[in-house]
Amino acid sequence: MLLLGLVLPLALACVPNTADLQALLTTGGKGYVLSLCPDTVYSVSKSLNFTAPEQEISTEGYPTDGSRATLRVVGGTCAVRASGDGLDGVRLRYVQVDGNRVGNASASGTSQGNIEVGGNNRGQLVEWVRSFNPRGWTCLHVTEGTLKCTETAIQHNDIGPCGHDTWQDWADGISLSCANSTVYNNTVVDATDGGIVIFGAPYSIVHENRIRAQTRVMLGGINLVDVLPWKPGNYSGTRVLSNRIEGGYATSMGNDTRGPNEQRALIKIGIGIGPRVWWDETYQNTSRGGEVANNVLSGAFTFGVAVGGAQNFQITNNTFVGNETFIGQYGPNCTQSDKTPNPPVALLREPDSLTSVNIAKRNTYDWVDGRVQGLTCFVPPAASEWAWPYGGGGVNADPTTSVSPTPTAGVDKKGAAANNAPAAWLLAVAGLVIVVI
Ligand SMILES: *[C@@H]1O[C@H](CO)[C@@H](O)[C@H](O)[C@H]1NC(C)=O
Ligand SMILES: *[C@@H]1O[C@H](CO)[C@@H](O)[C@H](O)[C@H]1NC(C)=O
Ligand SMILES: *[C@@H]1O[C@H](CO)[C@@H](O)[C@H](O)[C@H]1NC(C)=O
Ligand SMILES: *[C@@H]1O[C@H](CO)[C@@H](O)[C@H](O)[C@H]1NC(C)=O
Ligand SMILES: *[C@@H]1O[C@H](CO)[C@@H](O)[C@H](O)[C@H]1NC(C)=O
Ligand SMILES: *[C@@H]1O[C@H](CO)[C@@H](O)[C@H](O)[C@H]1NC(C)=O
Ligand SMILES: *[C@@H]1O[C@H](CO)[C@@H](O)[C@H](O)[C@H]1NC(C)=O
Ligand SMILES: *[C@@H]1O[C@H](CO)[C@@H](O)[C@H](O)[C@H]1NC(C)=O
Ligand SMILES: *[C@@H]1O[C@H](CO)[C@@H](O)[C@H](O)[C@H]1NC(C)=O
Ligand SMILES: CC(=O)N[C@H]1CO[C@H](CO)[C@@H](O)[C@@H]1O
Repeated sequence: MLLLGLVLPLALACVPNTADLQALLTTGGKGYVLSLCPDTVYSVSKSLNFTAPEQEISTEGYPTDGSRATLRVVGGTCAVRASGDGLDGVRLRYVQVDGNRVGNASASGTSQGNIEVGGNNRGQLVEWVRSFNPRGWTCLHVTEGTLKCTETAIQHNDIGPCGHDTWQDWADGISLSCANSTVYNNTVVDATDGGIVIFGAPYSIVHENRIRAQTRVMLGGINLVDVLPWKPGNYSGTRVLSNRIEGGYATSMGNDTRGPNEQRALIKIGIGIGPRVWWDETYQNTSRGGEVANNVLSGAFTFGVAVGGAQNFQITNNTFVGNETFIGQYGPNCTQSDKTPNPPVALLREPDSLTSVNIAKRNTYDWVDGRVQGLTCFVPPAASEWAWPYGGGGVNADPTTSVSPTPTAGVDKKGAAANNAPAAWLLAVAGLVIVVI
């Protein structure tokens, strides 16, 4: 055992960006560690595939900042794939994955995320990874395989931006479809579809993540709206607990309480539960069986929490902190049929589509009973409108609770993405709990 301890560090000498990374993984076999060099960019023209159980791809020395090695997509859409068979326990850690989508606004429709993990495997790990600018539909996809995926851990990652907020150029932050999984302590900034999208993923827990719309419009913060692939809308045992979700804040001064936002950044639906929230009511399916509790929302939303087409959900103790507004106008796609959704409110539910949904008592905001139907059709106010609240460490935010936020989108001269302290802005609104749902 002592000998092994002495030999291992030699085996971990980092590989230069001229090496054939795929060949190293393939010949390395079970447990092989592909150790990338710090401050180095590796061009990926075909997805780099894990090939055996317990393999690891990481940066030498496990840095957590901008010196993490960067895997940059230069062909196809996916940088790293661990969704094939026979890949239990593989690990992607301490690297950056640059989808290199900048300037390519219309890469949507492709089926691959920046990172594809999951599949028919158990116990995979993705941690301390920065994933941004995917060419495909998500920054990180945890697939279900043939519904045999189990126990993936997704933690301490720094995700975004993902996609653009123009029509169907959207991309998710984290797309979770693996059962019994944990999504913990991730930061998602400027995903443009859903920040964290949960596709059923029964018995998974999504907790203590931070999601923020900083410079882009996000359709959803956390989504529990998909009924596939875990039929029928199976969210049994899925728990969404203690996450922080922040819509946009004013970027310059308006009046005493509200100001403009130069990017119109907001989250249309803070937390969406049930398919009607996303699609129209002719889609008669339900999400069933989950729990959504102790989440904290702040900033600009069109709807804070919206529930439509849900059964056996526990929705308790979700709170608003700091300042918040519920803003947006009907867009052209809200009025395509004779029915239109309810206008913006903090809490919206469609009672006749709910069965056994325990929605706990609240104080300042009441649940509004109204039509929940394709709420992404709303459009944000004009950038110049005094509609955004102050907060999040920005202009006119509470100085005693604020820490200046650092954008996560920066890319430094070497091309490696700049790292920063994403947790800082979360502290900005701590302490001012004003609403209990
Ligand atoms: C990884 O697997 C995919 C799917 O089988 C394949 O298209 C791709 O070429 C593989 N990557 C490499 C580097 O061989
Ligand atoms: C955008 O896409 C085109 C065509 O696929 C490609 O040639 C170009 O390199 C891409 N640009 C960037 C910045 O990724
Ligand atoms: C998830 O965990 C439960 C309880 O440990 C187990 O019964 C179930 O088979 C697991 N699900 C999958 C898809 O492995
Ligand atoms: C959560 O992730 C951040 C990086 O985004 C890290 O700085 C922090 O230490 C992590 N917290 C815990 C409890 O691991
Ligand atoms: C939901 O999925 C879990 C895990 O596969 C399974 O045990 C359970 O029976 C499913 N529930 C329904 C209602 O199908
Ligand atoms: C309600 O949620 C807040 C914020 O996550 C948490 O601090 C508090 O402990 C929760 N209360 C209960 C009774 O769980
Ligand atoms: C409305 O939908 C059409 C496609 O049906 C799309 O092209 C257009 O951008 C949408 N408008 C808005 C404001 O989302
Ligand atoms: C600030 O401007 C907004 C938008 O015009 C308005 O709704 C709000 O009442 C104003 N607040 C104050 C304090 O004047
Ligand atoms: C909330 O807005 C007020 C101005 O209306 C501002 O003074 C205060 O600092 C804001 N709160 C936070 C937590 O930023
Ligand atoms: C996945 C699923 O169950 N989809 C159904 C949703 O509801 C519509 C309308 O009833 C059906 O056509 C779909 O099959």
